[in-house]
Amino acid sequence: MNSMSLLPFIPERASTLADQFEFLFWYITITSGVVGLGVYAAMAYFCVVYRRGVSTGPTPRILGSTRLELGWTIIPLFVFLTYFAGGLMVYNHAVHAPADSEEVFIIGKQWMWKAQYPNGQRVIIGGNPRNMTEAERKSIGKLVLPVNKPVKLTLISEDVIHDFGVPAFRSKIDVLPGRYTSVWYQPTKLGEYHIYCDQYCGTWHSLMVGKIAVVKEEEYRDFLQGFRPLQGTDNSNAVDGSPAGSEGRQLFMSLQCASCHSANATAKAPVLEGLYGSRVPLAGGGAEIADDHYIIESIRRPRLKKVEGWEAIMPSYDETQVSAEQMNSLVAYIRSLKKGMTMDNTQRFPAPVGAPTERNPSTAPPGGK
Ligand code: HEC
Ligand SMILES: [Cu+2]
Repeated sequence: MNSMSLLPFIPERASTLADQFEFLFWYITITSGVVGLGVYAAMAYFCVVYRRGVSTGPTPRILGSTRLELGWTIIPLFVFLTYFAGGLMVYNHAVHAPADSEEVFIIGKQWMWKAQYPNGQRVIIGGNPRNMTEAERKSIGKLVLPVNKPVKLTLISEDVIHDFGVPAFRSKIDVLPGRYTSVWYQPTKLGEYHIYCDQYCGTWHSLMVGKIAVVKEEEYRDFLQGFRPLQGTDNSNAVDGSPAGSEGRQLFMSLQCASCHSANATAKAPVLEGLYGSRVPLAGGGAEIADDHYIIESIRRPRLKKVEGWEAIMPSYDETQVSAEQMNSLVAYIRSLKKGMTMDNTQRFPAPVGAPTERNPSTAPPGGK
């Protein structure tokens, strides 16, 4: 392996964006390079030819030429407007994720990336294994993505500003505390690509690095199911930690959400079944479609938009009470709630082990943590 392949001058191109980006990059570099060179060449030429003391005589008086001035203003203007048009096209491609994108959540934390797939599969990228919990250490691995399929990443930070940069995809996005950002890719080539934290974020910033493994779609599905561990990726933690299935549900109980949002007739709050994607009438007029953003906002700042017909008794939950990671699980759980799925209060106080119960065992609370 030579040094060029370790630190290539131009990184590999491995996404649809990379091809567009590269074209624009070279177009701008070459046109502005040619113009710049022309200016310097003319300067050097004039310096020599019209140097002092040669038989050029005194400089004649020359007045301006409107034609010339208009020419060298308008022609470059159109040249530079092509940069604008190209930039707009690439930007437009980069910010609009196709509707059928796969989804992954990424949480930046000093100094690791935590990736969470909607079905609960998790991967820890980068970081110092010595400062990790046992569960985190077990999930160290690569961010696995399918080839030729769009993938949308939703990112947030638990502490300072980070930046999720993937040179081979020609993509980088700031990862901010308290605000979700998103980015999407369509990888075009199988292989492994570097992830960097592109924003200096403290002592071990250099540990926030890792790999994206772009694999065939079947392998990606297997990875999500946790069937066949990919080389170097211990994904044995899949399925049991599904945010929708268990973690979100547990949080919903431990944070006492269920004491208000329960299925009992005495409920003090709206039942959240079927909420996701529905139209919620708001107090004071208007309505809103309940998407991820709405649900997160309802939990972080419940006073902001109050559901019509209910008292404003819901406490707000900030990052110290519900971390970004827990929020993903809660939202996934609320998303998954269909009619008849809300637990009633008896489920918060399960009968002792072995006690007779007429409940269907599949609706019983998960046995311990
Ligand atoms: C003290 C009772 C109470 C607790 C505890 C509570 N909520 Fe609420 N919640 C309400 C009420 C009342 C509303 C409707 C009024 C409003 O929008 O503020 C509401 C609204 C919501 C909404 C919007 C519902 C809709 O129909 O648009 C969501 C989502 C939600 N809560 C989630 C949660 C989660 C998650 C928790 C636990 C972390 C929680 N709530 C804890 C009382 C509560
Ligand atoms: Cu960082």
